[in-house]
Amino acid sequence: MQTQLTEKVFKALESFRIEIPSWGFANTGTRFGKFMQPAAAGTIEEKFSDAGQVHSLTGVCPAVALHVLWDFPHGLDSIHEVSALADKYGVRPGSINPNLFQDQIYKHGSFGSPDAKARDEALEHAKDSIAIARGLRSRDISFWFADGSNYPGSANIRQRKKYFEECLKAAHETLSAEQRMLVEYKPFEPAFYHTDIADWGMALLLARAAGKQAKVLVDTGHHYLSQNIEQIVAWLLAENMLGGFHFNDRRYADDDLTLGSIDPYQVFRIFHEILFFEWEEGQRADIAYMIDQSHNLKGKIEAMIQTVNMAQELFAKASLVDYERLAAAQKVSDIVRAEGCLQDAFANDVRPAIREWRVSKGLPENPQDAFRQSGYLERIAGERGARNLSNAGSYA
Ligand code: RM4
Ligand code: MN
Ligand code: MN
Repeated sequence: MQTQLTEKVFKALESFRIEIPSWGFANTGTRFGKFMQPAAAGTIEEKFSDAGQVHSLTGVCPAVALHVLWDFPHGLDSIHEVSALADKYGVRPGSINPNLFQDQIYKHGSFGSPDAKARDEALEHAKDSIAIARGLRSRDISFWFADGSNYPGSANIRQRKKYFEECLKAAHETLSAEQRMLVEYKPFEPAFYHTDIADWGMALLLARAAGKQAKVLVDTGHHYLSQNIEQIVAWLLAENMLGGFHFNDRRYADDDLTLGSIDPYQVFRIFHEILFFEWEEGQRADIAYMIDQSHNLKGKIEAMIQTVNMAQELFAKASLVDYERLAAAQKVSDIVRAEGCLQDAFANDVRPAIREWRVSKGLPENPQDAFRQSGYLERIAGERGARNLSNAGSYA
């Protein structure tokens, strides 16, 4: 017989899916250098193969986020190949991420650049990305901009805001009815004086200026230290402007550490705000949960499985909050009882219930162990090792 806890956890897990990023399987590094992993994916086929592993072991990662510049070598002409590879490995293309920061022309910005040629090129790329997404039946196009400046006085901040409004609007006009534009914000890096879309308020205003199908994307690593991210989430939900998440954890800045490795309670609080909203409104929030992590030190597939496990755990814990009790306590400002509702839910060990759910789905009880025993890692390290190790990058 199922206990009440198990029942609630099962229900939560049924509704929880999380998208994994193709770039999480490739060799990446810090700006000081790369440490190459023999098993890292070097081609789009290898990325899909690794993503397929994560999905087949966890059962909750059916979609893979793709970066246009890195995963579509022939732009729109790569659609067929990408879609065939997704099919081959049992996953589907997820959100499409334009790349508006790597080309030389973007040295002083993309949508915010004072150079009309750079803005035009950026807009063309944005439109191509939307067309690629449409060709793959991907709903979300996630826009992150590196735009900003390094020195006071060097950029016309208000003029750049206007350029952003114009370009986002023009891109939005090419969305089809079912597509969404997600606008991501980040306080600093690579620009260190001003960033054009530095916080959720700027992203919200720009999304509203762009059009009805634009929403805000919250990357958990893109906040100042100790910022109350769950409050941002609650406000965006209340405004019907929360489109999705890029999940990761951080200690200092945009560290891209494994979700929940530093502060699992914060992720729990974010999930709580979403589930509390759903309970109060009696409807599901339409949010894309995505991972944005790229591991240099941990094994890439292992780290991805660890992240998915942690996301499931924290989501399941958040679903155990007693909302009636919480709402009653909040109403009479019974602070200790209200806070206790969150603490009690967080203190539960949901791992046994998650294992039971996996077994009920025919999935391995422990995806990490199953991965280690599968021999997949040894096989790909053998196949890819020589190429990967001869490719070491350097800082300069
Ligand atoms: C940014 C941001 C974006 C990601 C780029 C590469 O910091 O998180 O989502 O696509 O990095
Ligand atoms: Mn991100
Ligand atoms: Mn980031």
